[in-house]
Amino acid sequence: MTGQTIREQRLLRDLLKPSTSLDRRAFLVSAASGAAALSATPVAAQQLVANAMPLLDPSLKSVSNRPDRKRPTFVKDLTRLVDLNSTNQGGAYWNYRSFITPIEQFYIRNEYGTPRAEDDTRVDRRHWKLTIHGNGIKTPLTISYEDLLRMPSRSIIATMECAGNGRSLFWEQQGMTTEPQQVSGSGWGLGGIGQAEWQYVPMSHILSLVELTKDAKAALFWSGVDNKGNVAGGMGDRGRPLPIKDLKSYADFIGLAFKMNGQDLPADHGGPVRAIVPGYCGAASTKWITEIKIATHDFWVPLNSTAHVLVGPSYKVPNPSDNDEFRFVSPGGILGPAVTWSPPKSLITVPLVLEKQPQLPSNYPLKAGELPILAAGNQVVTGYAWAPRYGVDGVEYRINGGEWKDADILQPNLGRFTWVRFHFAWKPTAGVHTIETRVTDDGGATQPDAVPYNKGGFDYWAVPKFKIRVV
Ligand SMILES: Nc1nc2c(c(=O)[nH]1)N[C@H]1C(S)=C(S)[C@@H](COP(=O)(O)O)O[C@H]1N2
Ligand SMILES: [Mo]
Repeated sequence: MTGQTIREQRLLRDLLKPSTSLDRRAFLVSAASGAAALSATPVAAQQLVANAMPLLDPSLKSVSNRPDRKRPTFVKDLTRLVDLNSTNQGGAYWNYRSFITPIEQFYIRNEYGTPRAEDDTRVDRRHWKLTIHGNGIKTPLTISYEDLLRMPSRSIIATMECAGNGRSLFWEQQGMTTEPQQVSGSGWGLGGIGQAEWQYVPMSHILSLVELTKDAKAALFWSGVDNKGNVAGGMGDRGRPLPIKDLKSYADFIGLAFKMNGQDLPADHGGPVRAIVPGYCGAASTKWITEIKIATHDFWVPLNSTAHVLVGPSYKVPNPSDNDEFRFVSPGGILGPAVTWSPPKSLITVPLVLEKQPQLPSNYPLKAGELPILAAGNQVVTGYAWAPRYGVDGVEYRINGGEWKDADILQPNLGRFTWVRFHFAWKPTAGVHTIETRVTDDGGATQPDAVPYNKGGFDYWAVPKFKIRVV
């Protein structure tokens, strides 16, 4: 793949850079093994990254390969995922190496069980239908899967992230475990994110067919399929609206996705068709979509009223208008403003120490309070950083509260909607160390030291602290 060539080139460029300090040059040469390293061939450089962070505990390599990693609420193999509960499976981000997250490593966030085509014709591609209607468009439209495939489509590489990703850090770093500042929800650690290549029919095309009225205000992307008790044919309450102005500004990027990493969209990820809203909290990307309603009023549904909303003293409860539409929520039921853009975040590929989190995932590779173990000596620390709204400008790291230093960003850096991989050299001695990382985005925002409380633990984007025991 070209990615590897670029990565090699980057490493070699760094290796040969005149500004490279002697220390770093010595490290790079000695860390790669044998004669190949001395001639600085691309192979040696490639090995360097492949050998990054050889954590000593082998259980960190695979989350779990126990045969009991099957749950009837999901379809795909769960072996490489972190078992949060029966509807949420986290990414084992300490095993992430690639720019694109393979489907088997991609987190799943469901409110209910995954609907299956064999049970429910609404998610069977032979019967799937999408209805686009409402008083905000001139020409209502119903399309089949075949119709969708015949439409012009494009692909985008974009992260998908749950707004609850990083919630664990509200507990671990800000101690928000008890009232009045109690955060509750699934403990994703930092595994509620992945990056895929999505193939989709852009909303710009759909809008050209249905034609917005001048006063169109909001578009509701609705599933109606997945539901409590997983009843086939039952009525679901999942979906989310977008303001028309956002839909229009990003009409080429928001769309109806039918492929993920080149494969038919898997059931757990919303197959046969889901909405994709790049850069927004994952909740906006409605899976198993069957309806888009575009209206001259706003919509209030669970995902922008009660769940995935910011509830706390720093946040103002929005006011609905009289003619707004309510589904599965009452006008008095709105608790706070909905999360929108995923904020800038970063991680290194090391499992977080979870000490205060109320419930550890059953197959988490570390026990409560346990530190991951790394060998002393030359290491390459690898990580990921993303800032979907504006793109990543730079990534910094610091060790044990020392000075912030620049990490090397691996190409490609595709800008907004995508993440970057980064790395830096480290030569630790035995003892306990803390590594922190922070990203600055192209809009000028840098990860802060702390974030204000919100009850659901959404949008935790403060600097993460990774504790490591070096032996
Ligand atoms: N119909 C439906 N769509 C949904 C959800 C859901 O429960 N039902 N979960 C949302 C949330 S909260 C997230 S973070 C993303 C997760 O997408 P993934 O499971 O493909 O990673 O899907 C969103 N779309
Ligand atoms: Mo989410």
